[in-house]
Amino acid sequence: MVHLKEVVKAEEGEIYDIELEADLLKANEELATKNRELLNKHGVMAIDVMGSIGSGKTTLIEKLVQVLKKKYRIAVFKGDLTTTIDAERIGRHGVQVFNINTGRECHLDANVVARAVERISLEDIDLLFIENVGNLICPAEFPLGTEKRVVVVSVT
Ligand SMILES: Nc1nc2c(ncn2[C@@H]2O[C@H](COP(=O)(O)OP(=O)(O)O)[C@@H](O)[C@H]2O)c(=O)[nH]1
Ligand SMILES: [Mg+2]
Repeated sequence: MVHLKEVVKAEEGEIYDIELEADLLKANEELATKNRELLNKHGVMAIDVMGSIGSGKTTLIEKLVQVLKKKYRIAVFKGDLTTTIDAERIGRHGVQVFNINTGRECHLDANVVARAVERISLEDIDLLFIENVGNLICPAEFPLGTEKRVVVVSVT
């Protein structure tokens, strides 16, 4: 038996932060363009790896790092709310890893990525993997300035 009584749907204008969101997304896109230009200038191929918690993002990066580190100089950014567990997993494969703790934010944004990019020597990197915060929805709205965006999906 179905007990769903009613679906309450937000009407246009009922969500108060629409204008703020538009400004925020625009500001992020401008910063993402700057990141992309900087990475392109140094010949760094950056890949934003997105997907739900547990979908296999870290595992995929670990496997790719194992195969590709012989040929390319790799750095990894790992976006995480509070921990460094994934960063440590990836770091065991002998590539440089920068953990980005987002605190309460459910996604990385172009600004925090720009701050991490400042910490790497771009001349010494060919490939940059960015593991986004485990979340299938929020990261989609915040391009980081990467060349590619990959979504990892786990299905039954
Ligand atoms: N069977 C199977 N397990 C996987 C695969 N990829 C990842 N896992 C497992 O799924 C769990 C979550 O993977 P993880 O890479 O940490 O996911 P993340 O949260 O997206 O980074 C771990 O126990 C992995 O060993 C896969 O392709 N096949
Ligand atoms: Mg992970």
